[in-house]
Parts: sequence; C-alpha cells; structure tokens
Amino acid sequence: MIRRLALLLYSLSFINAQISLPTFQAVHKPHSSCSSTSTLEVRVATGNDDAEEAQGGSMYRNSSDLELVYDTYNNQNSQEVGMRFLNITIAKGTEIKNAYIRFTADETSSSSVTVTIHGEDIDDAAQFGSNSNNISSRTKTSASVDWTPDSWSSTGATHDSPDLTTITQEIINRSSWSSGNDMVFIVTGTGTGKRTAESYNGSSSKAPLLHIEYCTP
Ligand SMILES: [Ca+2]
Ligand SMILES: [Ca+2]
Ligand SMILES: [Ca+2]
Repeated sequence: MIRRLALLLYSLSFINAQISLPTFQAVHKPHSSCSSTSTLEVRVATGNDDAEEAQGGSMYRNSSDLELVYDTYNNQNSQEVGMRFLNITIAKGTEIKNAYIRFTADETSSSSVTVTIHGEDIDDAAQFGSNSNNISSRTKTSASVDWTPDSWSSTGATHDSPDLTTITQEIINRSSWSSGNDMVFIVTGTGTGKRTAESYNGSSSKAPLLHIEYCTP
C-alpha cells in the first residue's frame, strides 16, 4: 500500500514537471526584442503647449507658472493642467521602459498634495485652445499615476514625476499612433495643496520636460 502510494506520488510529480515546464517558459519569456534602449527628451516648446484650466472651465494659457493643481489666483481653484510634447519619434507598439515628466520649481511649497496624471487618449494631441474646458473635455487614458510630491524647497530645483510608463505605453499602443505624433499629459487633483512648476511662458528653458526610455529593436 505504501509502495503504491509512493509510486502514485512519483508519477504525479512527473506529470506535474511535464506540465509546469512550458508554463515556466511562457512566463519568463526573454525580452529578446529589447537588446538596447534609446532615450527621447522633449520639452514644452510653445506658450500654448502648457496651460491651466480653472475649476470653472476658463483657460489660462500664458501664466508664468503651472500650479499643480490648486491656485487661489483669480479663483482658478482646482485646476486641470495640460502639457503637450511635440514630435514623439517612437514607433507604434514600441515597448516603453521608463517615462517621467521633469518639472522645475518656480516657487517653494511643502503643503500636503496628491495629484493624478493621465495622458490624453488620442493619436495626435492638439494644442491647447482658448475655449472653455479645453483640457477637461479631452478623453483621458485608462492608465493614470498618482503622485504625492516631496516638499519643493528651492526654486530652480527639478522634480521628476513617478514612472509614467503605463500611460505612455497606452498611447504608443493605440492602433493609429504613428511616430512623430504629439502627446498630451494632464494633471488633476483635489484639496488645496499645490506644487508650482515653471511654465514655458515663465522660462522656456525650464518648461516641463518629457523623458521616455524605449526599446530599440
Ligand atoms: Ca503656457
Ligand atoms: Ca510664480
Ligand atoms: Ca499658473
């Protein structure tokens, strides 16, 4: 009886090994398509490529800074902030390895704040217009990333968003995405905290910078 049980267990473990081997290989598929990575960095390049939309919907495209996201100025209050990056020369479906937006502090702030970053779910994002709700009316990606920034304690210091790979990948994977299209990211939030970043209008050389690392075939 014991011998039969041992045999049974032995055959079960053999079958198990036969079954589990291909599964193991499928899970640990080597990334042979990604022999090296390339980096693309694109900074906001015109005044209307970064913008704030007031809680009431009015557009403010030439502000010298981008409050992420609460701004008492002119009752902007809980803003939606948009940034558009031109000429993203990455082919459709390319595997994204890392992505973030680098902000430069225009003012210091340590208030408690959490913001949410989405992309615009579109093939080729348009420049921000002056019509009401020009940012909030855009379709956002399913992917989003929450960000609770550390204190910004000196002006001119740079601060990177968390990894935005999921958002970037969703846009790059769109069926009609093509290399050279333009990409928009949108920052929203709740509460009355903020971090104040440079805009293009405040300092063109310190405007938000999109950094993407992607697989080179
Ligand atoms: Ca602007
Ligand atoms: Ca300012
Ligand atoms: Ca502003």
